[in-house]
Amino acid sequence: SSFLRQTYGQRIQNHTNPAAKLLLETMERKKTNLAVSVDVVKSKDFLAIIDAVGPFVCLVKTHIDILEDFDYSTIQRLQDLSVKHDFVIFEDRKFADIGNTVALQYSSGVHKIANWSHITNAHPVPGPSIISGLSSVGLPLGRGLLLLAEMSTRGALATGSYTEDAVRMARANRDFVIGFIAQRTMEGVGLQSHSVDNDDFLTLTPGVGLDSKGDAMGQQYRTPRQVILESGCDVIIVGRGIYGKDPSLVDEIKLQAQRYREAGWQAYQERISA
Ligand code: BMP
Repeated sequence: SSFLRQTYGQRIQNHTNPAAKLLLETMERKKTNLAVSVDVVKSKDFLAIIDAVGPFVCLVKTHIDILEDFDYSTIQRLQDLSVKHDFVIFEDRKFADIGNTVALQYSSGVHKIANWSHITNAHPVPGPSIISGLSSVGLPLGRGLLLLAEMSTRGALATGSYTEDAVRMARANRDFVIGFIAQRTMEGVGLQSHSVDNDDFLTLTPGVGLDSKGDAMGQQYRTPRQVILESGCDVIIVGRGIYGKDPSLVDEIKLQAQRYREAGWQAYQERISA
C-alpha cells in the first residue's frame, strides 16, 4: 500500500536518517508542509523574512551563495531562528561534481554547508560517486541528501530514464538519500515489480504559486493542491509567492505564509483521508 495515505507522523518509522525523521517530526508537530525559499541578497532581509515566516514553516531553504554581505555570523543567526521557530534548514546547493570535489565544497570554503544545513541536494548527473562523496562528510553529522530527479522549469532534461536512474541511485543509498526534488512522488518509479520493501522517500517540490503560472525565465508554477493531492508530493517549496517583490513588507509576508500553509495542509488532509 502507498505511503501517500499515511500521516507524516506515521511515516517517521519508515526512516532511519536523522534529518528525514526531524523533518517529518517537525511537519507533524507544527502541522505544516510549507517550506519557504528565501532568495534575497541582503542578510538583513534574509533574516527578517525567516523570522516572519518561521512559525508557519517546517523548513527554510537557502541559497547561501547569493548573500552579497555574507558573513559567518549570519549562519549563527539562522541557526538561532531555526531553534526559536522549530524549522529544518535546507541549503539548495545542487552539487554536481565528482565525489572528491563535492566533499570539499560541502565541508569547506566560506560557507561550510555541512556544519549547519540539515539537508542539501545534488544532481545525479555524475552517478553514484556523488552520493559517496557527500555522504563521507554528511552521514557522520546526521545530515540528509535529496536528489534532483526532476525540475520545475520548462524544457528540463531530467525526465524519463534519467529520472528513473536517479530513483535507483536513491534506493541504493537509503542511509543518506532521504528523498527527491521532484514534481511528483517517485514511489514505484523505475520498479519492474513491487520488489522494494520500503520505498518511502520524501518529495520536496518547488514551482509552487497560487497567483502566477510562471516567470519570464522558464519557471512554472502549480498550486499546492496539484502538488500535494494530485501529484503525491510531501513539501511545497514557495519563494516569490510568499515574499513577493518587497522583502520589507513583513505583515504581508506573514499573511502569504499562512495562506500557503493552509492550502498545503488542506490538500494533505484530503490526501490522507481519501
Ligand atoms: P520561486 O518560488 O520564487 O520560483 O523559487 C523557487 C526556488 O526553488 C528557487 O530557489 C529555485 O532555485 C528552486 N528550484 C526550482 O525552482 N525548481 C527546481 O526544479 C529546483 C529548485 O531547487
